[in-house]
Amino acid sequence: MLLNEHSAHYKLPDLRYDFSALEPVINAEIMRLHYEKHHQAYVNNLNAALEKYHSAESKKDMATALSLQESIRFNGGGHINHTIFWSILCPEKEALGQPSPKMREHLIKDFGSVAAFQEIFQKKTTAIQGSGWGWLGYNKNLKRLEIAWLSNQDPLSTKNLVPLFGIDVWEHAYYLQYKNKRNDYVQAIWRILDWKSIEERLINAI
Ligand code: MN3
Repeated sequence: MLLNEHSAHYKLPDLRYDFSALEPVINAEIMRLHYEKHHQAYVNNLNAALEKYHSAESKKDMATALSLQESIRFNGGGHINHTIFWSILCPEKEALGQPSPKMREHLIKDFGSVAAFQEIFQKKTTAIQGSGWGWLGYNKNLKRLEIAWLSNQDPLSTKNLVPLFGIDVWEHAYYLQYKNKRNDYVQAIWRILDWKSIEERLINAI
């Protein structure tokens, strides 16, 4: 993402669907809070941290600039991750329900079968300790798909992978609806993955 110094403001991306459009998998209350409160907070905190960063930088105050890096990483990661998350979900009636043919080909090549991929992804994403994300990414050097599990809001680019899709397993993403049953949430979200946009991401990555 590029930052224009004169308008140093990131913004919430537009949603392609209504808050209720992902029901019954994710209810409208979660969607509204997640987007309007949580994602908005990452955006606000990112903009605030960047403003301080640029001000410190312009005064050659490296110590202050460095002290802001953690906040930039956390909130910038939160903004990147959620922007991807909204874009790889779609209403169930528009979803393919299973990987597109091209995605299927790649999943079989790199994991043996779609079921094998799904099983390991599901199991380890459910098992993330505390807050984090499970990701399917593309490794440009090895020319293959890889799964990765990251804590907090660390973006997948920190692992040198191109993100294809990610599942947010912070409690704010599911607790109001699924309570402690994170596994049910991770399983259900498969039904609203937008495999067409995931495949587009793969084509762009390759
Ligand atoms: Mn979240």
